[in-house]
Amino acid sequence: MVFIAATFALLCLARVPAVLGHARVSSPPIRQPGNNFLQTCGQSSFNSVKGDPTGHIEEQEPVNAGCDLTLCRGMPFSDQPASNVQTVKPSQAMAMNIDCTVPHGGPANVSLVDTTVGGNSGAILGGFLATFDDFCPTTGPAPASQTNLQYTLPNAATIGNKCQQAGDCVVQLFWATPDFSQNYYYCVDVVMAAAAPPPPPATTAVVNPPTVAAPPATIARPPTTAPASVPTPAGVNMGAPIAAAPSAPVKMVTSAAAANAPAATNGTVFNAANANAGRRRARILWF
Ligand SMILES: *[C@@H]1O[C@H](CO)[C@@H](O)[C@H](O)[C@H]1NC(C)=O
Ligand SMILES: *[C@@H]1O[C@H](CO)[C@@H](O)[C@H](O)[C@H]1NC(C)=O
Ligand SMILES: [Cu+2]
Repeated sequence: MVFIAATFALLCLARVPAVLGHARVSSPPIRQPGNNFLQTCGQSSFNSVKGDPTGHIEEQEPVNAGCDLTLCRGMPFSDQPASNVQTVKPSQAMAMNIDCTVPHGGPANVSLVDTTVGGNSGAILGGFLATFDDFCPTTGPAPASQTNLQYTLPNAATIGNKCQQAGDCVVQLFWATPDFSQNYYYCVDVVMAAAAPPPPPATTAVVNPPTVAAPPATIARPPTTAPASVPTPAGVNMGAPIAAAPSAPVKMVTSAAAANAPAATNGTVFNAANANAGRRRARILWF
């Protein structure tokens, strides 16, 4: 077994000198070893990951107590550069590019993992996003479905309010090779993008017109007498683009509102304050 492993390592060196590995995730960036990892897991683990960035967790033994190898090989988020965190959305299609530098075969799968719960290996959110029976197969080239691994993140209902904080969630590629009993964990840090911004006020034109369109028919007649019934249309009128309503009646509503308001109160200043309050209220409703 040692001999075989050594042979693989040599093969690996001959083919891709810069990479000592088995399955190398070339993109997006995966968790890297850093000083906090060194403190938590110990020198031997640290050296192992440094020596083989794509290696299996068994070669990282022994470790300090509290080092969870089954959660990103023990590498904490605190060591990761912020630029490595992928900002994503629920149901987003994603890809992982993989070089099968040393084929082993065996099952592998991809999942979104909440690292804040679930003990030493986190908790999978939803189901597996991709599964393979024979990953980086020992015979033949790795299929495109593995070297350019496509998957779709769980939907919003599944993710809920999790993964809002960078470091909480990772996309994990988990691969086990039955022949050598080697377990590989690769983690891509992901954070959910902020909720979509509120729609622009323009969309309210679609909502309001029914209310605006109705009054003009009744108001069209009494405009000359500065009706007392205007306050309601005035409130409605403020938020709604006036252009949407029939041209002639709208002008009357506008002027009637302006003319009527000072009469009902007693000054334009007071009225302006009222109008602003109305706009503020309307804005709150839209957002
Ligand atoms: C996921 O991958 C692991 C590691 O190879 C394997 O033990 C497990 O059976 C896989 N599960 C599924 C559902 O693919
Ligand atoms: C105008 O209205 C304000 C607010 O209701 C009131 O405080 C003020 O006394 C009024 N002024 C006049 C001249 O009516
Ligand atoms: Cu290997």
